Amino acid sequence: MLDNPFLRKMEEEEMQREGRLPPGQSLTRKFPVLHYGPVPAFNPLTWNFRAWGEVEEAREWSWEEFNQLPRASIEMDIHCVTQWSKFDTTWEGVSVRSLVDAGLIRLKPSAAYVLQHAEYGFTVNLPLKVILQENFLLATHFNGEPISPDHGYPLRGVVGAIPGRDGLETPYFWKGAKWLRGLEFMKEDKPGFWEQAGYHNNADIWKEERFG
Ligand SMILES: Nc1nc2c(c(=O)[nH]1)N[C@H]1C(S)=C(S)[C@@H](COP(=O)(O)O)O[C@H]1N2
Ligand SMILES: [Mo]
Repeated sequence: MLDNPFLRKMEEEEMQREGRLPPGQSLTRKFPVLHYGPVPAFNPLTWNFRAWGEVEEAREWSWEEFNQLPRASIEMDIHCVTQWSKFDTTWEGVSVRSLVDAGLIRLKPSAAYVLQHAEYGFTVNLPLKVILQENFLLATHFNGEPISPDHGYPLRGVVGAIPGRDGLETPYFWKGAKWLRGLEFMKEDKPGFWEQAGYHNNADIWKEERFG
C-alpha cells in the first residue's frame, strides 16, 4: 500500500487543495536521504554543541547537558529542493528561541545571521530571524524516535512549513544541517556549503528559490 501510486496521487491532490503543496513539488511517503560525504560516528563522551560569535558569552553543552535543555515538539511539512515534499512530520528537540528566552544564549544586538556548523566542516546559513522562528528546531527525534544516523543522529537542524501558520519564512529542507555541532552567530551573512555550490541563498519554498 505504501507505494500505491494512485493513493499517493490522491494524497498529493488533497495537499494541493489545502494549499500545502508548494510549486514544483510532489508528495512522497518515503524519506529520501541526501547529503555530501559519509555518515559520521557519534561518541556521546566527546560530542559537544557550541554557540559562539555575536553572543555575550560563548557556550558549550555536552550531550548529557544538551538533553537537559527545555524541549519542544513541532509538526511540519518538509520540502526538499529536489522536489519531494513530506507532510505531517513530527520533530522534537530544542528551540533556539527558547534558549534565547531562557537566557541560555545571550545574543548581541549585532547578531543578524547564523551559520549552522556540522561534522566534517559542513555549514548552512540562515537569517537569525528564521532560526528564531517556531518552524526551526534543533531536533533529536523524528516521529517519536531518535533521528536515524542517515538523517543526522544525534542532532540536526530542521526547518519546514507549519500548516495553517502564516507569516513564517519557509526555506527548503536543506537549510537544516544534519550532524549539527554548533551555531555561529554573525553580523554579516556567509554562504554555506550548498549555497557556495549554487543553491539559492534565501531558498523560499513558495517562490521556488532553488538555485541562485
Ligand atoms: N551535514 C549535512 N547536512 C545536510 C546536508 C549535507 O550534505 N551535510 N545536505 C542538506 C541537503 S542538500 C538536504 S536536501 C537535506 C536532506 O536531509 P535528509 O537526508 O534527512 O532528507 O539535508 C541537508 N543537510
Ligand atoms: Mo538537497
